[in-house]
Amino acid sequence: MGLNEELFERAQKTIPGGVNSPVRAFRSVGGTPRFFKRASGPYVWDVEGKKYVDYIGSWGPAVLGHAHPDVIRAVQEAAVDGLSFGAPTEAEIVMAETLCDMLPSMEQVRLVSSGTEATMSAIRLARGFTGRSTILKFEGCYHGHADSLLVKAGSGLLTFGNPTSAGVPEDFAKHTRVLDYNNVQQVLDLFKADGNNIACVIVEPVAGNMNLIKPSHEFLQTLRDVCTQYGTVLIFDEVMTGFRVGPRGVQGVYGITPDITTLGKIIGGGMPVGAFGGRKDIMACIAPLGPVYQAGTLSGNPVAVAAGLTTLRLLKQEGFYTKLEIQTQKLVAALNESAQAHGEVFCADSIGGMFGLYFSSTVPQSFEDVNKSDRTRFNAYFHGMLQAGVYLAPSAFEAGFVSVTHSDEVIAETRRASDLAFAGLRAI
Ligand code: HOZ
Repeated sequence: MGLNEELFERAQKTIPGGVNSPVRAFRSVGGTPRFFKRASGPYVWDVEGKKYVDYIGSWGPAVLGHAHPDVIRAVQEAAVDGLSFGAPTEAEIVMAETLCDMLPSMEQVRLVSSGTEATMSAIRLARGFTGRSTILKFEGCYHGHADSLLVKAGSGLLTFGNPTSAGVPEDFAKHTRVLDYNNVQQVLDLFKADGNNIACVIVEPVAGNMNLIKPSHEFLQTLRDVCTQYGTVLIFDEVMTGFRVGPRGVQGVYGITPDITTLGKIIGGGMPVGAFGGRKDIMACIAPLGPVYQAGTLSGNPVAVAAGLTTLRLLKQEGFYTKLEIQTQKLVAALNESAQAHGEVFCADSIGGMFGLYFSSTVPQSFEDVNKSDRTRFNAYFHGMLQAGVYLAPSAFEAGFVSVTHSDEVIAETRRASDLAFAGLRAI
């Protein structure tokens, strides 16, 4: 038995499923999760000393590559001055100023400790601001694990949602409507029927939790238009996409302005941070200014803020996003070529530093499309890549992440691994 297996067996005795976040358990792809010991640049090493090219990047934060020396130094220096005060610091003002400067839609922002906290708080804020209860989300979009978000569509377009997790009371779920991603007509129909009762629309403006799914411009524009018309708060959940698909997130790429944006991942540089912010009149409803309560002992944590600020400073450097985008496109081209060389039904796509790979002939537009892709082949490919030293997300429903340290050599290494993995699929 290898050390990964040993640790997995040991972990399961004291940690449910052996992991602290379900997808890490490899349930979807089968096999034993790798336990990591260290990471540097584009690579991670497991406890058995095996090195992998990493395309998860901690699910997004590692856009500079793992363990960037400047970020590590910032964390060390901040830690020496104290790990947490539970009181205001100047650095958190600098962080707020930086975020508001980088995202023009953000007039004010509050820091929290995770993306889940950010989306949960943003929804409470939207409900407090509008005095309405109903929220709209889209199937396959994941916004963290707050109760009202663990809901998927019921039997019909306008029916109430059903919880997709045990422990979520139907009373909570009934306030959540779920429509298909990229389906403009469904949005128009719902707002026509019930627009005056909808507090907010929350959307991953590029979805990254059902593999990578891009929106049509019309879809995002429709959301903006109906929200403006009905006084509904438009929340862009850019926890994953913020500062990853471009310097101004998806809102910058598509030129559509949300009322509230939620952030996380990159703004913490690998440390636990989240944020929600946007229009000043809406943010004025948050305590202590307004009646919507939200608080947190570790909110604005000085070590996490130091890591985030250093990360944001580095990615503002000239040419950063061009390089990130080009390397990601080169990866996608390499994977597509590899699949073609092996006669595989496969396609890959990207935006900024995020990519998706699909065992289907065309790039999916919705959760339903992703669901139709060949998961058996994905799972076999995943294991082939793992064997050949490439660590992809262990699920066909996750996006992939590239860093600026994924050089041409690293992509060539990935191509060689992919050729081996596709060759291994022939027998299936
Ligand atoms: N929910 C994350 C993927 N979309 C996984 C987080 C983790 O396991 O770290």
